Amino acid sequence: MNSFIASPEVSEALAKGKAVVALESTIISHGLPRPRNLAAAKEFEEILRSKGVVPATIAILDGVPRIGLDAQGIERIANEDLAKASVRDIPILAAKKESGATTVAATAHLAALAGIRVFATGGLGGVHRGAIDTFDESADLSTLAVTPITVVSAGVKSVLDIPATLERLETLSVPVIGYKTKEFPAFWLTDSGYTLDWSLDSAEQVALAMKAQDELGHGQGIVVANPIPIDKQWDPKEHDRVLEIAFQATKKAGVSGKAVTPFLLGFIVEESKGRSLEVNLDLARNNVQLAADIAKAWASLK
Ligand code: PSU
Ligand code: MN
Repeated sequence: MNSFIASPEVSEALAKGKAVVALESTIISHGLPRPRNLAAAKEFEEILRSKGVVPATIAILDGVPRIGLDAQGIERIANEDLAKASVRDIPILAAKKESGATTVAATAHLAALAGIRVFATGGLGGVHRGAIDTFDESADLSTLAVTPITVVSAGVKSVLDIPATLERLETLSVPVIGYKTKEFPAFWLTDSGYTLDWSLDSAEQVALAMKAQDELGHGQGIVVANPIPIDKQWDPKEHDRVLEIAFQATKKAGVSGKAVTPFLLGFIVEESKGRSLEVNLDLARNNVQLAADIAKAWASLK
């Protein structure tokens, strides 16, 4: 049996050098509430198809990493209570023939194994606040240090320690490119207040950076930071108010480790009465669109 299975559509697209974009399943299983998560999973794929790009939503189903899901697979990641699977969980799920929703780290790793070079997500994981005591830093960062894939994300969530995350990406030699801006975004907010060294202004330029990275790098990925347009961002005052309460609730609930991100996201959606969810969906759509353009630029470069 194959160690992973790419869908016929994805296999054919990769064999022909067509544009393919990977999509993660943790955002669907653990990052968005039902039933909007199913609609979002379908919509992200639809956006890609409408731009002539083949979507490859990635998850582990019954122990097998799947690169590209059929309609039933998409329903499963939206409606089943799946394990949140990072890279280190993949072999265990395989041995137990269990299912898991892949994080940015696991999705990036499996996508790269399959030969996919561009990946769209909402927000990258990073260094958690208080990491100096807890050591809680997402494997998204260490995975990108050794995985040749370009991840389009709206920066990292403001629930994380953003400057520490940027420092770690520097240490890991992962390029962070602002798309048409040097202001690093904070997921729901257009600007985190932290400035990047570099920006690029077109998908074609990003593809050129990918090619140069292949020739000159040591196999790292690239982060493309794509801010949500300012007219669509969450009101910063309301954002600050909700986050403050969310941190208190996390502490009170005694949540730690990999449960923190899903807990915070769920709490924030509730407390913001759904506003954070709309912004989350908007920024993810925005990232999927840019990833499509980058994948097409990459395909025509090759
Ligand atoms: N950002 C979101 N929604 C999510 C996540 C990030 O807007 O659901 C998920 C991603 O799958 C990311 C993971 O890889 O959270 C990071 O979790 P942790 O901090 O436990 O590594
Ligand atoms: Mn963690």
